[in-house]
Amino acid sequence: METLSVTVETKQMTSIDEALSHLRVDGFCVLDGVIPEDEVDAVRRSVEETVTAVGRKTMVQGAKTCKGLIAHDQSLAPYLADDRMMSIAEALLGPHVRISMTTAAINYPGNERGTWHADWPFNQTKAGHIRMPYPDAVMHLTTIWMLSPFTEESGGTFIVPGSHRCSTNPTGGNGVDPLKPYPTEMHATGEAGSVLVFDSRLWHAVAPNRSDRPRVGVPVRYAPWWLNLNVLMPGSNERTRIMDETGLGENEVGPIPPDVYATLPENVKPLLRHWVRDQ
Ligand SMILES: O=C(O)CCC(=O)C(=O)O
Repeated sequence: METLSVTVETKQMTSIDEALSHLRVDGFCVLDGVIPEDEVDAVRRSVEETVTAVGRKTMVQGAKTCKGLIAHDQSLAPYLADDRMMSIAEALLGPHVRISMTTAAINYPGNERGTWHADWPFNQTKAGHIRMPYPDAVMHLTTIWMLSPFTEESGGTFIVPGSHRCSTNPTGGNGVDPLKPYPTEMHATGEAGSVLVFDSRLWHAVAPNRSDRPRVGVPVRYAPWWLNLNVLMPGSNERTRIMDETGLGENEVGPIPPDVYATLPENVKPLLRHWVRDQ
């Protein structure tokens, strides 16, 4: 039987079981070589062009994003149902996993440090969040697809290992200054083509890019079938109601038009089918 392998930060090859153990204990792992070396540059160029054309600035100075990336740019689509990625997602979230968000994240040289947060639905500043103290369960996975090398210099995402087991995070006023370095923080690093996988509860932050090239990443989130994603969909009743009732903002993920969906690889379609709407 073929042995599936991943790389943790020490670059040692390890099995899916070891990756899962790393995810459970530390809250993250890095899968190497998910996008082949000779294909990753083309994906990076395409995503950079898309962000230049339709991207927006973020709250972090020097960073730009494109939310709902897959509707604008399908260059990453062939890799999203990678065997190792899906084995990990299904082991942690069960069958019928769905992708909740695809977002380009480019940090240009000189960008500032971002704030500590856990991702949706644990970010307490967003309208549709699970109120803290939240239960100790894996409910959403965040992945960041490294389209350029993630190093300490280029601003590999800051993470706090083990923080996913905490029932709170700095977005909820838990006493941790969201802007200050945390004593046990580290950079998630990897070659272009690697994927950082983490429990969405893990505290993380944008790191300064001190290199002379853009650091190009694509956060892709994987959700269990039962997690209600409608609050992310512009125009949905739930989004309107929850945002009106809380007065808070929320991530927005635009629909995938049917003609774009038709071009996606067959093994990726089930991950994105729930997001197809006429615009
Ligand atoms: O770009 C990064 O390194 C981190 C992005 C991030 O914090 C996020 O998408 O929630």
